Amino acid sequence: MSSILSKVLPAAEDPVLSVHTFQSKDLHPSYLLCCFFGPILPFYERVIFACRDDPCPVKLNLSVGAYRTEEGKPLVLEVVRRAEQQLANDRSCDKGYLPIDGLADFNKLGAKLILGDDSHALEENRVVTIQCLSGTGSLRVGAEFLAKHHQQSVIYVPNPTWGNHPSIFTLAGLSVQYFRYYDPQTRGLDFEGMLEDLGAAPSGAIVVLQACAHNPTGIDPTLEQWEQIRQIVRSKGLLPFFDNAYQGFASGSLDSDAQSVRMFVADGGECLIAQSFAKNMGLYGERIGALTIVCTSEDVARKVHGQLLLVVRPMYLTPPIHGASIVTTILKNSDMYKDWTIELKGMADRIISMRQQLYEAIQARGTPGDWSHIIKQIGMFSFTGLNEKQVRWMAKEYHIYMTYDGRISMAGLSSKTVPQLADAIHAAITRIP
Ligand code: KET
Repeated sequence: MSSILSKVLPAAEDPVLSVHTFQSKDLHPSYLLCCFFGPILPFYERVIFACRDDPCPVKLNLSVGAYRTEEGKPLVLEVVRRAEQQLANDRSCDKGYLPIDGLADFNKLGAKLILGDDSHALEENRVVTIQCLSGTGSLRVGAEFLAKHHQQSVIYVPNPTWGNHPSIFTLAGLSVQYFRYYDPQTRGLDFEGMLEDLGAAPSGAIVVLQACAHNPTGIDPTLEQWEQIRQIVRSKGLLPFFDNAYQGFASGSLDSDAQSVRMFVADGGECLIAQSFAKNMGLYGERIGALTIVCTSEDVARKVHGQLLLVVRPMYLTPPIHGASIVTTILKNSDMYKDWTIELKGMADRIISMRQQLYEAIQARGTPGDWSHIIKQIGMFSFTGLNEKQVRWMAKEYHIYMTYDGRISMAGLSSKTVPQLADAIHAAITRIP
């Protein structure tokens, strides 16, 4: 039988969610855009090996940004189980459609969580929040809105950044540019480069800033640096778009991790925030998040809200109810909220302790080089500085998998697997140039 669809080209599988073999690419960011519509969709910094197909019983997958327990298992938070129980017992909860902008209480409480209880912007009714499909969906809805309603289509992302950012923004019709962020020499922030690039951006350009726990580098600006970033963004008339996927994961405190965003909101200017509950509530598969747009007046906020509904309706009509109900139950109830913060801190602390253990294990082996970046970096990931050759070799010889750029998920490590990783790093550094 003839096939209408036979001309469809084979796509590379997503390098994170379903792992196959990938082409290795150099770190040139524009590569992704150049071959965007080709048969292979590379994530230039996210390429990983065929972990899934490796039969080795002690293989170690450190490529995905998802929390694992000391036993290497996914974690459902106790407070989430309690909230679900409560919802299941409540006969008044139904499964009807939510409004286009989602669950009203979820939106209110989600906005408060990131902006703070005492936010002037909230008091002045100039904040629009709509429930979206986790962080990714929030970024996409924000990008679609901007492509349609913002006069400037240029959007700046850090180099490097989360591999999905360029695709999300490009497909929404925005034009992606990069600003300097990581300095491989110092394995730290290229702050001068960042300010220079933002200073040279055209007026009105959108700037994507990761609120905390930068993916993939694990390097965040200090509060003083954030203040300088804020000043340049405002003085150049740039529009900040925060990706807030890891609130609570960097420091263990929801408020501390929100400081960068709150600094921008406090000056009365506009910004967008894509918020995710995938990581901090462990609700990865529930796809629960929100897009918040802070406006300069209630009148502008009303118009923005109306236009956002028009973006969402033809995309997925309305968002799903279950995750929003879980989050709302927890945020509404002070006991549950407190228990959540304790569990969240537990996850953040375990990651911090993995950093310390890995650092000490590498030191103990006398591995050449300075490895202090392992403990200086923050959040779920560590940008090890291992090169692609070393990463490939470690997968082959030690069955340890990470992205080609040398990023490892610290949340995937345990006290048991730290020595395995430290041995592999030591061997790779001493044998593979
Ligand atoms: N922003 C950043 C910076 C990010 O790392 C992720 C996920 C998201 C947004 C989206 O998460 P969501 O589940 O849509 O709320 N990052 C991990 C997942 C992935 O890429 O598959 C990761 O980097 O491994």
